[in-house]
Amino acid sequence: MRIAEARVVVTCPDRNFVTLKLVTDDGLTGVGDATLNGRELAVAAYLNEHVLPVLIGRDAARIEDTWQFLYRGAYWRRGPVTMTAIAAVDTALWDIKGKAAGLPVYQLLGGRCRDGVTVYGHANAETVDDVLAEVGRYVDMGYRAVRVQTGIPGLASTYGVSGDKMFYEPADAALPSENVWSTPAYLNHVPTVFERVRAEFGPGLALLHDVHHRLTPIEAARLGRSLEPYALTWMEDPVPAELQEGFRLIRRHTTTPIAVGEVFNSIWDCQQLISEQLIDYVRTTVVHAGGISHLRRIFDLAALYHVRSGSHGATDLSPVCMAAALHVDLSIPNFGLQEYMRHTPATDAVFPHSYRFADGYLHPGEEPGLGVDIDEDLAAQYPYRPAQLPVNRLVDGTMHNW
Ligand code: CS2
Ligand code: MG
Repeated sequence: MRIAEARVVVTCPDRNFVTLKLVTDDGLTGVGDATLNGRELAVAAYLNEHVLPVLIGRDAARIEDTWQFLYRGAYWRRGPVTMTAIAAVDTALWDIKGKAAGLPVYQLLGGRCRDGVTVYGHANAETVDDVLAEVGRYVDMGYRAVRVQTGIPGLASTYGVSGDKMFYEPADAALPSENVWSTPAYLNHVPTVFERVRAEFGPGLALLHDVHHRLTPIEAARLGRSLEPYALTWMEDPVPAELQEGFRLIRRHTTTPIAVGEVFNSIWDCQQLISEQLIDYVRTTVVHAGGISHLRRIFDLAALYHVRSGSHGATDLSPVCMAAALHVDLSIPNFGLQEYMRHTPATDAVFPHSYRFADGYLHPGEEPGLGVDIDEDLAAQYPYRPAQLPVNRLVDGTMHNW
């Protein structure tokens, strides 16, 4: 079973997606998500120029050898572009292997460890009253876990609060738009929101919050401690995570669980965070952390240290990534939560898939492979549209973290 064709499809049904499609000499196809929000064309070029030429003629069954060839063979190892490209190849090869075996990929990964994949949705609004209404809407939809993001009095905008309440697309302009941030205003306001949410919805609803890389460790420690009465499932990305040991300081001050990792692209980005138990959930994904093969390695390391998975699943990760994530989520022993930001109807039409939401869970379906594909004819109707993520400055103009 040799790889006979390989092509990269860039499409923009409401937002840009990059998809790798492989075709074997016996007609099997596989897809892999290669979307990197704001840097889509970099990954498309990496694939087209440096990966596809070496794939043609390779044995499609040799997933791990191909992964090692693309990782070690690049010489310039790791990084979001390289690892997203490798991820797309790995995912597409697992799709093909499942189809060749006539089995859904989760069966090849050891079978199901649970009946369904518990997901969380995104409640967000400017005011606390509107936040409460949004949380109620997600509870009414059947979600068992809800991420809460709120506007900050005095700030024109903040991460995670958008006009569209189902689909969140932060890459809102061809050139980075500029947001303004105030940590003091944020730290003063967020605990008051969770006090209201917890009082309204009681102790049973899993609540999460994304800090989105904006604090220092001691500020994160303060936030974590102020949120302890509201028993969050996790506080996400409290600080930028290049300095993994910096999380020791947060850990010394608060028991609020920490989730980190959506921007990580290899096990080395989180090896210390996991082995020192500095985090409680690792948020690495199929699309950005080297595919199904490497993600399994990260989650297996995490399992040794009581760390659970909590994979990123925003709108800018395509349905191909979501489908693959569910096969991993279903099959690992230390699953925690799966983020599930929905895609628009136009995106779902371009990426027909078998996963379904029911009663707070996602189920990948029983189709051989990943249970997702790309409609290339429909995809061709949505040309790429330049879009970049915003940047963030402090009130005094200092560049900060978006
Ligand atoms: C966020 C993402 O979903 C999340 O946890 O951090 O929405 C993130 O901002 C986007 O994926 C960036 O493209
Ligand atoms: Mg996040």
